Amino acid sequence: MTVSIERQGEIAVVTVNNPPVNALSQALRQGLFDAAEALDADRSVKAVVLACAGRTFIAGADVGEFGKPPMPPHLPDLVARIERAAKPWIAAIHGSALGGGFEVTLGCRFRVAVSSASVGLPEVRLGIVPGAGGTVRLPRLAGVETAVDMVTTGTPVGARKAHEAGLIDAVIEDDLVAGAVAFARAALDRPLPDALRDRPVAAVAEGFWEAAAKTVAARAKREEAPLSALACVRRAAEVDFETAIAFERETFLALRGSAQAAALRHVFFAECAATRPPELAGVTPWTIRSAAVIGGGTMGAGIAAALRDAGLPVILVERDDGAVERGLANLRAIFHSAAKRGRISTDAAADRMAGITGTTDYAALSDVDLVIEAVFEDLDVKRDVFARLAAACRDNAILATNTSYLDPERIAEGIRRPERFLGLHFFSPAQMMKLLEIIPTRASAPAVVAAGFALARMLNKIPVRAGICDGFIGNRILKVTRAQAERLLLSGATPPAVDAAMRAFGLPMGPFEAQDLGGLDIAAFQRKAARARGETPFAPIADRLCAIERFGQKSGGGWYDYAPGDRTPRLSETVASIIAEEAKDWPRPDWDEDAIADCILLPMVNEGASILADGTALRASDIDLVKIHGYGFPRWRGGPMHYAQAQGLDKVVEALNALATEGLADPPCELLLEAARHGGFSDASR
Ligand code: 3H9
Repeated sequence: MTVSIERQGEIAVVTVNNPPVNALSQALRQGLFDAAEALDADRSVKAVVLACAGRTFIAGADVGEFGKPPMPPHLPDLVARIERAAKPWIAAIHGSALGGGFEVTLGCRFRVAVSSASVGLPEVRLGIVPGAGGTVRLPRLAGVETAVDMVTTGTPVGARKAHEAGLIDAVIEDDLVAGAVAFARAALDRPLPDALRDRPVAAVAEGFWEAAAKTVAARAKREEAPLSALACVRRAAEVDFETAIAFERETFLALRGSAQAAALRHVFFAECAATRPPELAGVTPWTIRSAAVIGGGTMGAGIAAALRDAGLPVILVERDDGAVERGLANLRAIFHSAAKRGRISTDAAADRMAGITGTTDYAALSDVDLVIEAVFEDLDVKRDVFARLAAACRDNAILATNTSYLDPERIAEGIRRPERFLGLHFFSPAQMMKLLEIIPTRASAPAVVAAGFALARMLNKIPVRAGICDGFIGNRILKVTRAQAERLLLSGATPPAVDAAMRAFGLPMGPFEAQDLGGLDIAAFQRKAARARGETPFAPIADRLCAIERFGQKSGGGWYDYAPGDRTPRLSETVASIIAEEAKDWPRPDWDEDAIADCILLPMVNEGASILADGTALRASDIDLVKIHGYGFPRWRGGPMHYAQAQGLDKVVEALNALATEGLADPPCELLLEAARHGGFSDASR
């Protein structure tokens, strides 16, 4: 049953039960509406407690219904119905009261919560604004500044802070429903506060809206919803309640149908699906309560920091005492910087360091649950590490490699109990980047793969399963991005024009700026290895830049020149003359920003389709998550595969064929052609 009513004397307890997260489906809205009618008619009831069964309070509107026509009773009407109920409603919150769930509580006369609960209006993260009065009631409850902050960032607020901000009336330590019933009884003894609709909005200081608009616009970049959310709160402060509600609803409905909202919804469901792959349903993961990292360089230290952030004790292993000290210093720097930025307290930083043991002795690993290797990308070096780990660790310890390009099957060759081995590919800086590629070998036990997914959840990362190939999912597509960027230079575009076009598309950086920042030498090293395997990677200009040691900012020049101590990219005559020499015989079409972006993005989509075809990725949406969480692809574009589908795959095929005719890209692969014929990839966004 979705809504049930129980009586505790003169207090009615309405319990919502709509697993998994009590989303406000049509049936639930109807159930609550009927409950409000029935309880108003029941003279024995003096107040109503609204609580939820399961792991959370109402987590919001049912996002799955957003693609369909809205069905009555509409959520704004339900909130209004609860607000004008003849008896006061008290929301009893555990878990998360989010979006429409929080808006329902704003229709209630009071809100109480357990200390672990949080409340928020995360709609902007779905490309919309609150649509059931959130932007109009919230400033009446907690003031304009809190409302602006909550609706434009979408960040939830924990119960204690929510109490301080006036968002909730009490924090209940023990039994939530019993506490809420007691709160209701006490409230009946006092005059009731006005419903939020009847309260005024406090005035703001002069210049507040202009300053807020600047801050929100800078943070939102190209996302539409945050500024629209700000406009809604401003309206709520400037016009009467009903007019503001109508404005909010109109804004909500317009955004709900937008391309950005469709993309962000796609990402939302892709993220939910990523954490629980159906192929591992019912598999119990191996337990991870302690971890070790081999290698304390940038990557190893970042991984160790991420493990510590999740509360795991960590052993850091290095070759010699000096390297151990350097590794620990790298970790200290990470936590120091986190404390300096206010991400953690100084006490927490000290606690993180206290949980790390540095050593050179593999014997210290005899009892750890998980070891992640992050040493130099050299097959022999890594094999040697795993031979030692296989001997030193328990048989049921998970052994993982963080390799970016080497074949995990070859790294694991010959180790004892290979079912405990898998690839866990982090992205730098590993303590920040959300993506974790999980790469099983043929021998990896399902319970070990499931442990990789469980680890991602512990680390608050997005796991994506990737098959074995050069670069897995993310770096395999990155190679195409870079090759296309070079093709553009050879056919008449300039590095600044290519970078500007990709920034205009929404990437934080263009491909040349990014290479100069990260260094050109790593990719050169990989191309060398690929050539040794008989492959023919395409990088005629990058190869020549590396040959003259133009490795990027670190060597004073790469694709651009840099003045000492200044990271501003400047046009390089050296690079221009190399491009001119290499560009002979290439076609020179007219490039505008859209054409440049297409020349890079559509081949990435084509590579994504090949990746699906050969099983390196299981779902198109996984590819989207990889590019969003590992490479800065704009979330509001939904990832490359969603972007291509939103453009129309037939148009993508046509444009790729045109590029291929000019020798500027490979022709569309079979799976892309097939997806275009069938109107989409098989896991098209809901
Ligand atoms: C809104 O409310 C608009 C209103 O202002 C206006 C209306 C007029 N709908 O994340 P989990 C599914 S906008 C449908 O793994 P957790 C999710 O897909 C909404 N489904 O759990 C997954 O399904 P599956 C504003 C939803 O415990 C399953 O539930 N609200 C919704 O780690 C479990 O999810 C939000 O944006 C939904 N709203 O975290 C809240 N939410 O098992 C979004 C979840 O098939 N939700 N599902 O893969 C969350 O942030 C987290 O789910 C939550 C629980 C923190 C609640």
